[in-house]
Amino acid sequence: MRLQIHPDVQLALNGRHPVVALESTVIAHGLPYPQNNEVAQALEATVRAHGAQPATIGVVQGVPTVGLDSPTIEQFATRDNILKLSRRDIAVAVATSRDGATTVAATMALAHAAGVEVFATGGIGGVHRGARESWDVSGDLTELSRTPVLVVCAGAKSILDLPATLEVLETMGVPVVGYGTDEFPAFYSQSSGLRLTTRADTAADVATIWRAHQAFGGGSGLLLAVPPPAEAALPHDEIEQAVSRALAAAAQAGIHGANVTPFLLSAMKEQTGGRSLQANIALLENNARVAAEVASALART
Ligand code: PSU
Ligand code: MN
Repeated sequence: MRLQIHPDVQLALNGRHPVVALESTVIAHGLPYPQNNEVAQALEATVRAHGAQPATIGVVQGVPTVGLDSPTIEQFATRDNILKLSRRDIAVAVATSRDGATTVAATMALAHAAGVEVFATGGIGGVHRGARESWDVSGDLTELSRTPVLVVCAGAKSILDLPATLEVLETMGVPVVGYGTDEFPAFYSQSSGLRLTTRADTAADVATIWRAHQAFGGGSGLLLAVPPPAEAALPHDEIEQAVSRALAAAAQAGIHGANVTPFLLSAMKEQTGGRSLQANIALLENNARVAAEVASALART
């Protein structure tokens, strides 16, 4: 079995230089074309500008790949036959030589296999609203419980049940650290009203917590929750209305399984016009910068 690591990524890992993993489901299934391609390339540039080596992760013709090149990223952004891969789906993509974009769960798995410990994304998957009936809980949470990768995100979108998502993270032994905040951010909004128990104000503080977690955390990941930039954040009321309509549309269309999250994301975009997209792009950039700073701080330890 082969894990393809881009030479630049391997060089950085060998030299203990900072590396930041990036996911590909947000490119193939989370953002519309052409913004998805522009954003994916821009995130790599942001990571580089802040002193770290980017590694966008996916499965290319059955080969798990850490460090997709620009033409491959563009293909993932444009083609409509790219699979969405959570951890359980990697094996089938490998066995059938398919192209697949990796979710937070699968990106963590491959990042860890390559030796990359910091990963920037937009929002993680979590417990869906109505999970009491549907049992729809993202594999991202399970992966966070078992794979030691530091995931930088803006919390989770309020299409999810955020209090339940935090409860599951607590049960699974995953620390949630607010970056310059005492609250769990709600992706589009800076605040969710949900308080966190841990806060860090600098990348160096995050690095210290992460090293201690690696020693005593039992092998789980850690979530660094970064509020979206103030100028791009959207008002809570507007988001809640959009979420209600998106959930109603999903119920009416009878959407299940892996299609639920992409469907809700695209419904949210329609409901808010371009504004949710602008917020999404701004927070992805911001998280890539923070992740590069944390990876740089770790490289100094
Ligand atoms: N949340 C977002 N944008 C995204 C996703 C989540 O705001 O693009 C993607 C991520 O790749 C995440 C996945 O890991 O959706 C979760 O899918 P599911 O709920 O099917 O586990
Ligand atoms: Mn699901």
